Amino acid sequence: MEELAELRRVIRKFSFDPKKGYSRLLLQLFGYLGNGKSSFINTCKYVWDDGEFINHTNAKIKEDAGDTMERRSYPLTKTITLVDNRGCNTMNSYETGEIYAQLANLLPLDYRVEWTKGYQLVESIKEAENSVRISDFIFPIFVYSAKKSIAPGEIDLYRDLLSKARDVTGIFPMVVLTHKTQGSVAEQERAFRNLGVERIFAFENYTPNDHIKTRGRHEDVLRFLQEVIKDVQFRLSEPRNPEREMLHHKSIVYDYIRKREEEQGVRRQMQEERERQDPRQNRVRPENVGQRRKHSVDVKMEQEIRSDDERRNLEDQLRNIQGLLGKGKPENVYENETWDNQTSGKSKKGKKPKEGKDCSLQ
Ligand SMILES: Nc1nc2c(ncn2[C@@H]2O[C@H](COP(=O)(O)OP(=O)(O)OP(=O)(O)O)[C@@H](O)[C@H]2O)c(=O)[nH]1
Ligand SMILES: [Mg+2]
Repeated sequence: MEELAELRRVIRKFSFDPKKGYSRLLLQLFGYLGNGKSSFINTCKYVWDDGEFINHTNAKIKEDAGDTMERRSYPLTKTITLVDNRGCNTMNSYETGEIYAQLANLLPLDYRVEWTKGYQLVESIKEAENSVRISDFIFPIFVYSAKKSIAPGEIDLYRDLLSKARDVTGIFPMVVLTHKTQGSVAEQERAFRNLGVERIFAFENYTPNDHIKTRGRHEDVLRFLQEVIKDVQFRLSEPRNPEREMLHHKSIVYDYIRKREEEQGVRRQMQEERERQDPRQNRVRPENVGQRRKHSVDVKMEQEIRSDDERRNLEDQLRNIQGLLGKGKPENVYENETWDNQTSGKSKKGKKPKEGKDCSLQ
């Protein structure tokens, strides 16, 4: 117990030297939907406050559900604040753009986060300029459920995400694995170490359904906080300039948005060019999923009609040959099919050929 008390003392005592330009440590939690970000904050608050379990973050009670739509802050000590960022679903460039802006602390705290397109994110960042605090020391923490296995195809995605998170915060993220007792922690640790992560912590979160205090879980949280503090202190041993850092991070996020929009522009141009070269594509806009499905049905129909026409030609040719040779029914022309069907001009499926049918795409 003394050990835990000592950890508490270190965490409570931690504050910034005002000369360094920082006043608050923001632990920025980010990751996919339902991986346990909100529950981890509840866990930290429960351990730190040492009272009743409270679902501060409104973490979903139903297993595997999550739905935080806001970027919310939860003060822990007078210096340390936990930030529950909106979880992302697909990690497409619009979601990641927003995630990077959140991580770089360019968007206001305690506001709803919308995934925006185009240059709207730049507008939101500009609007937030007066409300964000340059004196915040940002510390990124990637939250991942140990229940999930990392597919080989996802490795590059995580590598990109973690290195971008480092670029926009100046710190390589630590990893918090949740659902410690339900997954293969060793496997996940190995995967994240291979991606360059130095510090990985595994937790079984306290949840509304399971919050009987255990010494192990309490200790895990306090040790994690102590490690974060050590890391921050290590970084503070070098001269830093919070204002310059913020500008640098902002320029990286702007750069990301610009590149993303340029790529979107190139894609749009290529699509327009394809449509010019093949006018049929004008009728099938790929962004219209319903039409695209119709397009593939139309193509299939066109192929079927074509093969029916070819079959009919072949049948005509065979009939001509038979007529010339003066023979009766040719053998094995089409397996499992009657000569009557063939001579009556029916297709293999017994359907009449679709004569005069408009094959063009709608
Ligand atoms: N058993 C167990 N359940 C957990 C753990 N962490 C989270 N959960 C459950 O997983 C579900 C999702 O957790 P949340 O904390 O809401 O996930 P989130 O990352 O905040 O999700 P979003 O807000 O959608 O991004 C909830 O039902 C939690 O109770 C854990 O370590 N162990
Ligand atoms: Mg949440």
